[in-house]
Amino acid sequence: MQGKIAVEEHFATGATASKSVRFPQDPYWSGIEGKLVDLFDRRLAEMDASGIGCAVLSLNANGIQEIPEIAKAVELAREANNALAAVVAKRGDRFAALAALPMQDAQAAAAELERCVRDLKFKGALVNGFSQVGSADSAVYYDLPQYRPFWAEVERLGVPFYLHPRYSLPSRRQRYEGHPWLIGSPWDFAEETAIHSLRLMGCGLFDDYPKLKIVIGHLGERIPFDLWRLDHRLSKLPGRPAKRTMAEYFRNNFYITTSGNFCTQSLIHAILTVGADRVLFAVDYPFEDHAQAATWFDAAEIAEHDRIKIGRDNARALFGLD
Ligand code: GRE
Ligand code: ZN
Repeated sequence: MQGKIAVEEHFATGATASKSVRFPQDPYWSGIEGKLVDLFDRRLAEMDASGIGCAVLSLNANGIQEIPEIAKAVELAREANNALAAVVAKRGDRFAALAALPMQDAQAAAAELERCVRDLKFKGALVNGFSQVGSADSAVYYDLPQYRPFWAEVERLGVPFYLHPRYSLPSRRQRYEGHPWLIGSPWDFAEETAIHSLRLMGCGLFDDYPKLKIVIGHLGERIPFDLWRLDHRLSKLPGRPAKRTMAEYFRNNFYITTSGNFCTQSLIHAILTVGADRVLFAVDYPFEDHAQAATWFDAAEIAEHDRIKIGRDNARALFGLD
């Protein structure tokens, strides 16, 4: 399929480029930094070769979320967003932007989102999970009461909020003891992002702000597979603030992307769970290959009219792209 839009595509500034690299000596990781900072050469050539017309760009993880000093987080988010705006200004035909946000301060995050949407024409925000606030060993999640005014602003602006994975804190990884290979993208990323999504659903956020649009990647961070059981067990074990079932919030307030999860069975399950209007194509470049993602998606056994929606039209509608 030509003219695909890919919606979880990462870049880095000089300040953040090394942050996503876990094992610099390893061949997989050694190429990542260069690909994160390259925007116009290799990236555009690969997009051309894979039928990707537009990439919706976001700062690499953990990005702003791992900066405990509030003032520094605010400043770096602003710098990263300005750098991204300059990229989109050069190639608005190929790129759109999602804002990095200093969630360490809910008010500052709302103000930066408003600036990015109003002045820089960004299409939404991408946030890398919880924020470390004040000290490195802290994890602040956005279901907490101090974020309600932030969510009110997101709803008012009408833009999507992409909840992206991040590395969990070393002090909170007892369950991986002796098995460090599970940390990060192989398993822990989805676990972390799923829990955060469930916290947002369970706290009643979407009762108060029913128009919020949350995007999650990796074909739903494992939530679709367990959604029935989640509501099944919750129906027997009451005690959460939210008014509706988790499935209702998931179908009304969430969108799912294919980033880094090129499995047709899981794609079909995602479509069956939230509907073909709420699934979007994404690669997760440079952690994944454009060609592998596109070759899989173009041939996946789904209806052609769903391929057009998932590959292009849903992203156009959700992010307001031309
Ligand atoms: C990401 O999307 O941010 C990411 C990483 C590290 C490995 C895989 C991955 O930061 O998708
Ligand atoms: Zn990603």
